[in-house]
Amino acid sequence: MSDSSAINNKLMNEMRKELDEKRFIHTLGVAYTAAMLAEVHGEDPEAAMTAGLLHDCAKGLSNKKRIDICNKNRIPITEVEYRNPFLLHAKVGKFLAENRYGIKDDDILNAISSHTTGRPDMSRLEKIIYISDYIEPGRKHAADLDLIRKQAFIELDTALLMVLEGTLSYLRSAENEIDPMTQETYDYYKK
Ligand code: DGI
Ligand code: FE
Ligand code: FE
Repeated sequence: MSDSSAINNKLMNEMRKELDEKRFIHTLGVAYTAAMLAEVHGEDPEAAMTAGLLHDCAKGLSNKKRIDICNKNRIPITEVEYRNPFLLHAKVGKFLAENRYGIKDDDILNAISSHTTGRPDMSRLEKIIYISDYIEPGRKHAADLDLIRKQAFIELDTALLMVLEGTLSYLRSAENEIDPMTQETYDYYKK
């Protein structure tokens, strides 16, 4: 077994313990979807697996715990994040990936921190994780999922825009506050 697949094996077992069952199954869906997309689009599938396995590693923590971790480690919290602290699971996930799970690869760490809002000028791996989170087989409710799934295996940027459009229209219809980063990401890729 290669080093990275041994690491992924270990991370999978850690996530099984850390996350509730539903979240763990979603995590596996993201990890395998990301590995397939990486294979198709010329990225390292093991790195995609690692990012997929860890992307929601801070999802099992309370909001208070996430805010505490940010404060103790000088991770800045924006006003939108104070009002919607679940958004912090991405930044805190990156912190835990680095400091608890020993991940050193910046591309993997960035893919974890950008997986909820995206960000302008994402790397290919970041796009793969952002898209995989939306299209993994356990997701059922978003509009046009079949189309977006096909597109993701053809070309990433169009698929990314479809996911951003779906996310923004869901946030508007649910009257959820839109993080300026989500809007910025959409504007960047719409151009
Ligand atoms: O952690 P997951 O549920 O697997 O997925 P995620 O990290 O993408 O979080 C999903 C939720 O995050 C989804 O309901 C959309 C929401 N989200 C994404 N961007 C924003 C947002 N929620 C708010 N309030 N504002 C945003 O800009
Ligand atoms: Fe998430
Ligand atoms: Fe997720």
